[in-house]
Amino acid sequence: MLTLCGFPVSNYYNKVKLALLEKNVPFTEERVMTKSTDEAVLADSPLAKIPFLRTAQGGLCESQAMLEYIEAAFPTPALLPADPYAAAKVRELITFIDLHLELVARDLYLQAFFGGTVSDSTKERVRAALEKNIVGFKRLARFAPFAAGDSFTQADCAAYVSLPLVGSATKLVLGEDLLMTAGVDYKSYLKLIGERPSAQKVNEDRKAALAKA
Ligand SMILES: N[C@@H](CCC(=O)N[C@@H](CS)C(=O)NCC(=O)O)C(=O)O
Repeated sequence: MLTLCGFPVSNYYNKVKLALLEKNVPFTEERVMTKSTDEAVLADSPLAKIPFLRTAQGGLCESQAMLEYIEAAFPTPALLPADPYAAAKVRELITFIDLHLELVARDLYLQAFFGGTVSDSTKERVRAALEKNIVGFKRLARFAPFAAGDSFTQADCAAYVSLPLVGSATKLVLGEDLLMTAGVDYKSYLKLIGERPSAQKVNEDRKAALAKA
């Protein structure tokens, strides 16, 4: 049995949880917070980031490596197309979401969600990078109706948990939701995905964890 370790408020934790739920993979959850110095955690997640998985063979961190492992170990229902090029296009889109959108917007989270402040130079840098990257993202994303096309894929696991953070962080810190400004109608997409039992479970657990925090 797999154990998903982390905290249900984390977008990357929920990216993996969505994939597990969509694929009906049995798993348990273990609450592990960030910045752990516990050797057992560092053995599985050397940077003490969450999420990470405990498997019968050992630990595994980095959400995309985890999704790839889950896909290979539990092939059906598939969250990647069978065609190698189409599958690569899904992975490409995930890289844009995780690396070129979310990781850039992350520099705003201190102010957006944690009561801190970020400098004007950080705000300018993040705005410039995101404005460029969102234009690139728009060229790849399909929303037809799913992020990568006509079926639910790993890209939806990434998009569903990270696009709202990019939108709300930019709105709160930069005064406008840069995704909306660029014409990415992710809100109707979130509504569509939010109707899935997997997304509803992720949301309920996220809200419950936030209420306790
Ligand atoms: N690239 C990693 C990112 C994971 C990540 O940044 N997780 C955050 C929580 S959402 C974290 O652990 N932050 C604490 C830290 O970076 O020390 C992945 O895809 O799993």
